[in-house]
Amino acid sequence: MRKKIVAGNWKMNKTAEEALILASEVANMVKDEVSTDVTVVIASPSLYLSTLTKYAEPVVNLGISAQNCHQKASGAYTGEISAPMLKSIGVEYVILGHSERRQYFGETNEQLAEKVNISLENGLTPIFCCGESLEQRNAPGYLEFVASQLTDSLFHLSVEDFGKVVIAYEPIWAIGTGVTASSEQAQEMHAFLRAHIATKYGQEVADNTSILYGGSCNEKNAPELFAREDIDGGLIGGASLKSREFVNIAKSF
Ligand code: 3PY
Repeated sequence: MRKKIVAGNWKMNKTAEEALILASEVANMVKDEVSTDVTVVIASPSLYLSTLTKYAEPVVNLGISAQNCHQKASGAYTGEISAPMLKSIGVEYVILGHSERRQYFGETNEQLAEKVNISLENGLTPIFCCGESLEQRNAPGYLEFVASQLTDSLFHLSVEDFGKVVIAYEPIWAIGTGVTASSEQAQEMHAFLRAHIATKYGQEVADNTSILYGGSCNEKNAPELFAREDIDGGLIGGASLKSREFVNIAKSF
């Protein structure tokens, strides 16, 4: 049985005080209201991760994620944060390859393959993002384009390592736009990606891979999206900045 996961990507939002309030509200609500079948993850700005791991520790189904890490373990990379550093403060997950990182920071599939490797070597669970632009969606081959992001950044992994990765499908045209993929569109892509994984790693591994949907997912559309066979949860943007709405999304299965 694959894991159901709802991860909140706070992006570059919240002051320290606001972050602590939001995280403590989420931690309390997850403990009281969310089934332990569902794993909830908070991906905060890296400044707050060390404090937030303490909030998450007592809640069995709450984990903390970084939004990125560098592909090297250490060295002269001013301003960067490494996977061993994240591990050393109790972080469990790391979002890799979000379309904003690909677009604004020029992250490539090859660089992401290295980030995936260093994350796994340090015991972090990568939440690997993939997705197509509107232009790509409107041209033939959009399913294959997204599948190729998996091939290029993940398919060098051993079966054992691949089994530790969480995938997040985030159509770029649905990120921060208020436009959500319909549940049919999301299901089509998730099923395609699962079949693509099966061609490389076999059906059992594919069936055990959690594939999350991201892109303007909120408490209204989450129930329909999460009801789809191949959608195992969500990577939530704006709606993760409000504790009540975020936890309602985690209760949408
Ligand atoms: C969004 O929903 O906008 C996201 O980018 C989630 O990562």
